[in-house]
Amino acid sequence: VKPGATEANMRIDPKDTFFAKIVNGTIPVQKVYEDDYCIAFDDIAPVAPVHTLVIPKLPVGGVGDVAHVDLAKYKEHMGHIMATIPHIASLKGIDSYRLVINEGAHAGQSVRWLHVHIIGGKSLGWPPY
Ligand code: DGP
Repeated sequence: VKPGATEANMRIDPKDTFFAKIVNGTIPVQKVYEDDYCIAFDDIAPVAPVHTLVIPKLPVGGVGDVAHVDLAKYKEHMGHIMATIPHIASLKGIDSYRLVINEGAHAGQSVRWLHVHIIGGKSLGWPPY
């Protein structure tokens, strides 16, 4: 089991997660990219030469929380993130990559603030488990 991917961690309010502190600026992080909707930074435990996380500036625990968020804001943020990922990947020097969103402890989610993994910089295997 991946460290932190626990049911207890999935019950944490997104606003109490480490990623909330990155968004509100109380914990500094080396940013790959930032705009009004999202922040991108490199994963502390990279699984590939490029492993960058993109997090929305909207408190949402994961894709499973869609019913509990302002839907218009959620769509705006997530649509923007998907439209911005090619640029973020280009900042990391890659144009071929895999996007991963882990939803829930069994999928390996460890931080209950929605984040998109950009993984690349090498040939990736399939299936991804
Ligand atoms: P997930 O396991 O899908 O919830 O992704 C959480 C990722 O966050 C995991 O790959 C490791 C990364 N991570 C955890 N703590 C930190 C940290 O303090 N700094 C950075 N840069 N990444 C972190």
